[in-house]
Amino acid sequence: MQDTPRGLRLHIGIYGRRNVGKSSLLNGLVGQGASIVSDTPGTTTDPVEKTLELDPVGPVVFIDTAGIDDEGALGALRRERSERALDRTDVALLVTDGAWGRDEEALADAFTARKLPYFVVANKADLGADGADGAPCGALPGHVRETLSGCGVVVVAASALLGHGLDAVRESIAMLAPEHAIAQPHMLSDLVPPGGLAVLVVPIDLGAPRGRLILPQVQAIRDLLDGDQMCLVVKERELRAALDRLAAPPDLVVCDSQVVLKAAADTPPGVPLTTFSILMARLKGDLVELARGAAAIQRLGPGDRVLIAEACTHHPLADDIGRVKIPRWLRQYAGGDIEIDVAAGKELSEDMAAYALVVHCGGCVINRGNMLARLRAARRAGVPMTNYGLAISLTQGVLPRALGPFPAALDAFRAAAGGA
Ligand SMILES: Nc1nc2c(ncn2[C@@H]2O[C@H](COP(=O)(O)OP(=O)(O)OP(=O)(O)O)[C@@H](O)[C@H]2O)c(=O)[nH]1
Ligand code: SF4
Ligand SMILES: [Mg+2]
Repeated sequence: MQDTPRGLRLHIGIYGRRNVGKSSLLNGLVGQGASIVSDTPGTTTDPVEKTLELDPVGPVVFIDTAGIDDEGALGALRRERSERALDRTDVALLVTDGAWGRDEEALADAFTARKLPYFVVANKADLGADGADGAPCGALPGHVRETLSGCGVVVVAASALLGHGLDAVRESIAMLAPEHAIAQPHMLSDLVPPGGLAVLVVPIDLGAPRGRLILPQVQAIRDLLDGDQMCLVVKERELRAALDRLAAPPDLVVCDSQVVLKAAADTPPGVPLTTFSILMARLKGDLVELARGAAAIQRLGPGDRVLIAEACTHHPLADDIGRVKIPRWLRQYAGGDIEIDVAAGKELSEDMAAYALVVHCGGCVINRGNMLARLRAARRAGVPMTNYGLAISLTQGVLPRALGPFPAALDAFRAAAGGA
């Protein structure tokens, strides 16, 4: 990923007064001495840029800036450069050492005026108890925290010195990263040679919107056209006839998860086949981890608890996939009653440890960073996570085939399933 062009990287600006630990924070996140640190205020004079691969976001550029309170004529020049760095910033970190005054207010106002997503890092949280309530010096005063949270601004406590809170900083970056600023991998054009042909199998049933295709289907067509490839779009009923009419087999067949059994039966074994859901999981999340998580379905037994997680609160349909179909397939597969809860909405509760498995929706309303943050939350709770499409393919017995085009994910699934 080191060859990702700078323009495609998420730019993260680190702002704050002198000596609050901006450069230390950058070094902690980067894991190396990218920026010079000292207890002399004004150590960083010009913005320092560092490119790296930041888990869970992807390729990024960090911009470490000079203290916003820099004094004198030279200070004004440095301040101006720091302010110009705002033009390149996609997500801003406002670092404080626990104090909140005019400089912090000015920065927050500048971010808001530019509609720049930002969060506050209350650094130096290690400096020990400060007074009777035992609050660390690095913590912000209560009324400031309340005002910030009232405006929806996240505050993360950290100690750059001890390396504490850095995961929370990474996750907040991922949560706030605008979709357009994250380098997007291909959806499927890397799976088809130039000039090659993909067949897309799109069921037109009662669940299909009237008069149009859904976003993943449109995205797939566009990605193939961008890749100078061809595509043929058919319903599942016509798939076999369409394949019979071709002079040579296609390079890939992609189907909706709900018709994967029929599509797999109608597609000759030598032709790679996958589902839209698996393509979206690769684009949006971590396909390898979701494939590993799918193996946990094989271990489900009566009495286990499964959490169905949906990223939005849509109105459930009569035969809703998350509330009706997947629970039915999981229960059939496990051969007994499984307790199933549904969590719908923007937040995924940290309280997942009681579940044997989380089955997540495609997450069409959240960005990649948010999806990766959810995966990390499940990992922290020690609970495997998979998604709807992988779960459907597994319960239909065709997951290894559908993962065929993705050897790393298939290996991860097989390794995890081997331990089942
Ligand atoms: N106790 C404690 N000290 C810290 C922490 N982070 C940074 N420091 C110290 O604070 C001092 C300033 O750190 P820097 O990272 O240079 O701060 P800066 O904001 O980049 O400063 P300028 O470049 O001068 O604006 C150094 O002595 C650091 O070791 C922390 O989390 N806890
Ligand atoms: S896939 Fe999209 S529409 Fe479906 S539950 Fe998830 S966020 Fe909502
Ligand atoms: Mg510095």
